[in-house]
Amino acid sequence: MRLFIAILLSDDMKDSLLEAQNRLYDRGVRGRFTAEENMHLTLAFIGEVPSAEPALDALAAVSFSPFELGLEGMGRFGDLWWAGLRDSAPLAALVRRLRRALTENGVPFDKKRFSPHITLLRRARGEMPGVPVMDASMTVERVSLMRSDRGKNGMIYTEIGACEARPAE
Ligand code: 2AM
Repeated sequence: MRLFIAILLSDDMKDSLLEAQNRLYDRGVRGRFTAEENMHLTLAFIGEVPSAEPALDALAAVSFSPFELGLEGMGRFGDLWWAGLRDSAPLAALVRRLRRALTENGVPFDKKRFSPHITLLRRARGEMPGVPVMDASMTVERVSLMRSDRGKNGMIYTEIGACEARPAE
């Protein structure tokens, strides 16, 4: 099975991202826009593994307090266009802890430097217009282990485990 660890987004956050996608579309941008139900922030990409157990164990070993996540700007990796996130020390710390726990549990993952982004569309065609305003934030209280399956009409992401934030002190 193909796994990754992600933060699922609040409805507010997804509304704001949908609006940005609509604005891009209105300005003539075409491509494969991420469906609302698939919008997420990946923290670690695990890829194909025979069992979810070690990843679930790793997730259970991570603790964090709730923290704020806010949208900021847009960018691209080639023809993949994304929404960016405000710099966040708690987010960076959470990713470091997660990666350590994955390593300690023998779970392989993509070791590329973490560059937080929410994919808005792939195979983008057209010029990137001036950054559409995206203003939304949410409190992160849960981190999810996701399974990714290829569906008839694109990828299907299913949460198969989660780790809840412990209450702030
Ligand atoms: P992306 O949106 O930038 O492609 C599920 O595939 C999630 O894992 C996506 O959010 C994807 O990011 C992310 N991901 C990170 N590294 C990946 C990799 N090496 N291969 C595929 N997906 C990866």
